[in-house]
Order: sequence, then C-alpha cells, then structure tokens
Amino acid sequence: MSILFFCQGDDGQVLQAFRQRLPDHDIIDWNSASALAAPEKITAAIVWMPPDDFFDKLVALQQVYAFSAGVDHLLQHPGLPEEVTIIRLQDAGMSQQMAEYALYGTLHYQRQMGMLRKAQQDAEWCRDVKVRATADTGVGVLGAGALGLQVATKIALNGYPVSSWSRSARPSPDGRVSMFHAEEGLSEFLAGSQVLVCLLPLTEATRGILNRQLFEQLPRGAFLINPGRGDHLNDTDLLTALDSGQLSGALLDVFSTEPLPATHPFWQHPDIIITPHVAAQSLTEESVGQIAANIEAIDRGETPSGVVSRQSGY
Ligand code: NDP
Ligand code: OXD
Repeated sequence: MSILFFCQGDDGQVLQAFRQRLPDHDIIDWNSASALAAPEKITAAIVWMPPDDFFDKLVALQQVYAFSAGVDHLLQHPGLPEEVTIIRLQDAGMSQQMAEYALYGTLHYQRQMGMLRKAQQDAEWCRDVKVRATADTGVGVLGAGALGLQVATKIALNGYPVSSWSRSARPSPDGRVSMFHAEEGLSEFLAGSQVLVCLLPLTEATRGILNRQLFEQLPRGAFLINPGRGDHLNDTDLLTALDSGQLSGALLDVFSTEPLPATHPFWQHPDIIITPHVAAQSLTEESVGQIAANIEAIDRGETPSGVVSRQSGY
C-alpha cells in the first residue's frame, strides 16, 4: 500500500517529515519520474492544490488527506473520485495564528490605524482620534468550527464582546461568547458586529455570503476581516460599501483568484489591507503529526478524525 504526495509549494521538507514520521509506509512524491509506476498500489493521497490529472490513474484510492483545513479546492477538483473519504486538518496549530490575525484587524479598526496611517503619509499631526472602548467594540465571528470558536474565545479574553454564528446551535465555550445560528440568528448577530471575521468554509451555502445585503445589516462603519475564502466575498459589493461608508475598511487574506491579479482594484484601495493567504499557515510538525495519526488509526481499523461530509461540503 502506497501514499501519493503532492503539496503545492513544498520544497521537500513536508515530504521528508512524512517519510520520517511514517517509516513503514511508502510515500511517493508525485513529482518523481516513477510516481505512477504502480498506481494500483496507491490507496491514499496527501494533497494541497493537486494538479488536474492527479487522480486520473489512482484506481485503488480510498482516502485523501487534505494538507489544509479548507477542502473546497479538493471538492471542486474535476478528477476527485466519488467514493474516496476526504480527511482534513483540524486546527493543527492554525487557530493561534488565526486569532492573532483577527486580533490585529480588530485593533486596526478599534485604534483607527488606517486614518493615522493616511495622516502620516501627509505628515499631518492628526490627534482627532475618537476613543472606541474595548467593551463597545463588538466582534462577530462567522463560523464556530475548529478555528472560529478558538478565535472567538481568544478575542473575548481580550475584553471584546464577541459573538459567533454557525449553522447548527452550539454551546458557548466558557460562556464568554454569545452564540447565534442559522438564518434566524444572522440579523441580530450582524447588528452587534462592528468587526466581522469570516471563518466559514466555502460551500454552496456560503459562496458570496459577504455581500451588500449582509453589509447593510452591520453597524455603519464596520470593519471586515476575511481569512475564509475569496469566493465568500462579492468584490464589487465590498468596494461599494467602502465608498458609501457603510464599511470603513477591510483586512483580506483570500481572494477569488490567487495570487490576486496586479490590476485588481483592491491592491490600491486606501481602506483595504491585503495579505497573501498567510493568515494561518499549516505547521509541518502539527499537520504531519495529525495526518500520520489518522493514517495509523485507519491501519488499525479505527475511525479517523476530521472526515469531511461531502453532503455539507465541509
Ligand atoms: P470547520 O469545518 O471546523 O468549521 C466551520 C464552521 O462554519 C462551523 O461552525 C459550521 O457550522 C459553520 N458553517 C458551515 N456552513 C455554514 C452555513 N451555511 N451557515 C452558517 N454556518 C456555517 O472549519 P475550520 O474552522 O477548520 O476552517 C474554516 C475555514 O477557514 C476553512 O474552511 C478555510 O476556508 C479557512 N482557512 C483559511 C486559512 C488562511 O490562512 N486564510 C487557514 C485555514 C483555514 P456547524 O458548527 O453548525 O457545523
Ligand atoms: C487552509 C488554508 O484551508 O491554508 O488550511 O487556507
């Protein structure tokens, strides 16, 4: 039984870590000349952004391990076999990074760093800063999963009133986070979110959710943080909301097309901060350890954790 490996951007370090962690498994590098010498022996694959022909010859494939938390790239892959089990990363060291990212954006909004930065560019000593108390700066986190719930909790520990929104009802961790769910909970959740963080998976239900109708339900001048996926956002609606003042700014990590094309209006917009899909990166040790533990669980006939529901898309 062999495992085929392809993680876009890996310089060999992740592949090597898998080989060290799983010495009894044959881990094949997709980029090697003999990768598909015996495709009938390949029962599992570890992937991030596999090429279009990746699955074509894998007739015995049973599991695909995503080297990522999100699996939208995989579910949209044209060659993904229907019957294989997809297993994703859960947190694996990403929630701490994501909480730092969201806190950075929250502070940017609360301490009006965008306005101060513009004043600096004009050498203007601008002391016209309105105090926004932490207790009056509501942060709303869309998604209460492995990342969203940790992000909400960590931001709440800094004194912000934090709300979270998910598909199904969930208990509040430590009672610190106000929980909302489903369509009926969305308006009230949004009304209290001066800062909105999107940590939803990209599914048919969430595609384009960050749109004009949603922005209009936020308090005027709200700030958007999107480390979810680029296709959650309607780019034109964001630009319109910034022009009208309904939103005061945005911190964006993910885009419909990545890398973001040089001609995209987001690059030059004074109220948009862009980061290149680095809000939370897969940490080698944690991610390899989690996937290896799942591979070993399957070897023992146990159920792995992080199995994706094809029906819900996450
Ligand atoms: P999870 O699957 O653990 O959590 C998803 C959450 O979203 C759940 O709370 C779920 O609700 C909720 N949700 C899903 N669909 C809906 C819906 N239609 N309406 C309301 N809530 C919904 O995901 P993770 O927390 O692990 O990751 C979230 C996303 O973060 C990833 O899919 C990926 O896109 C992004 N990401 C980005 C990174 C970056 O660097 N920019 C790094 C890592 C992840 P319920 O609890 O009811 O199931
Ligand atoms: C992920 C990502 O989903 O890096 O893990 O975006």
